[in-house]
Amino acid sequence: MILCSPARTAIMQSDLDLFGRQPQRLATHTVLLPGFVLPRLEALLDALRPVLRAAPFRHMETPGGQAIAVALSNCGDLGWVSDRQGYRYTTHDPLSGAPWPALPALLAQLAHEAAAAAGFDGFHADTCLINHYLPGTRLSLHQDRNERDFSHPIVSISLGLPAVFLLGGQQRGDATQKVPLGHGDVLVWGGDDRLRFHGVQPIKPGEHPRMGSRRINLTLRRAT
Ligand SMILES: O=C(O)CCC(=O)C(=O)O
Ligand SMILES: [Mn+2]
Repeated sequence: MILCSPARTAIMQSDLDLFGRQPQRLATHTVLLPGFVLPRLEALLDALRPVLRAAPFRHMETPGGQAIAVALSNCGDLGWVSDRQGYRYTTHDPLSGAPWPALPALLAQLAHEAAAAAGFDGFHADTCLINHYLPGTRLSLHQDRNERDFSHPIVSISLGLPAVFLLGGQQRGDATQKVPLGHGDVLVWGGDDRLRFHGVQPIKPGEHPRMGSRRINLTLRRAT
């Protein structure tokens, strides 16, 4: 475990990432784990490939009928969808009619470990939303509230182009903290912070050496 309680301040050398960046507590129950997935990056990408072949990225509609700028897919027992009927979780991919691809064991394990490192022991994700951002794509401020039980944290993995994550408060109008997220970083939020508003500023144009001109975000949650 890296940060077992908000009170813990001493961080061990082994907690540092490849570039010497240390875990950072951004709020009472929000922790940034720089480079957390980098040691297992290639295995993670290998696990994602068949998922995205079975359930390719697509643009969904908001309930109001607008195309969502972020393209998305899912894996796990459930997948998050949006259409004219609203936001919800489904067991099946509406595009193929097949069940969402299974959550790769490595992803579940990474989420479990990252949650524990942030002080949330015993986290078992049952769904992973996979977001695909091109340069210029943003995600407006929102709360994650389609899950049944908000006592479970959210584990969010960033890959590819850098992003500025906006960490807001409990109200939409609250001030936001700008959190730079880079390739391999993991952000975990839960507890008192579980319903904080959050979003992503437009992705700046660029070319990531491993991921190309895109940002991929994996948001692991327990939906049931
Ligand atoms: O892309 C991100 O970093 C955040 C994604 C997110 O908040 C969501 O999919 O609900
Ligand atoms: Mn969200």
